[in-house]
Amino acid sequence: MRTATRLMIAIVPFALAACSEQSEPDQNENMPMASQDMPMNGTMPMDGQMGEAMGQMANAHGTITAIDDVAGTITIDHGPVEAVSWPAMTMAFEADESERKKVKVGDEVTFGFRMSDAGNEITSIENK
Ligand SMILES: [Cu+2]
Repeated sequence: MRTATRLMIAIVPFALAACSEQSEPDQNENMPMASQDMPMNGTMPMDGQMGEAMGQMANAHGTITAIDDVAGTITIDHGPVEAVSWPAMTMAFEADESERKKVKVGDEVTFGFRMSDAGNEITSIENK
């Protein structure tokens, strides 16, 4: 009887091993994500504070504090953005007219943006 129980226990690790083998292809699919993280973990160029993050995209949450149709910007009091090592702050983002029309001052939003030398451009924005 005891031998039978031990056999059952011995089989379980093999069953788990089979499961983790099946999940390996998923881990490989995540590889592009890992390489996207590389620039922010890399060495920072001395001649450009944001050079290492150029073109990087990130998502954040925040509250709209201003919309400037002349400048083409939305100012957002946003929370920390881990992907680009930003603390919480209030700042203006470049935003197309279509994005500016979607929101109003006081809205709580989730948004995506792309960093560039011209500024940080909103690529998507929606009310929470
Ligand atoms: Cu900011």
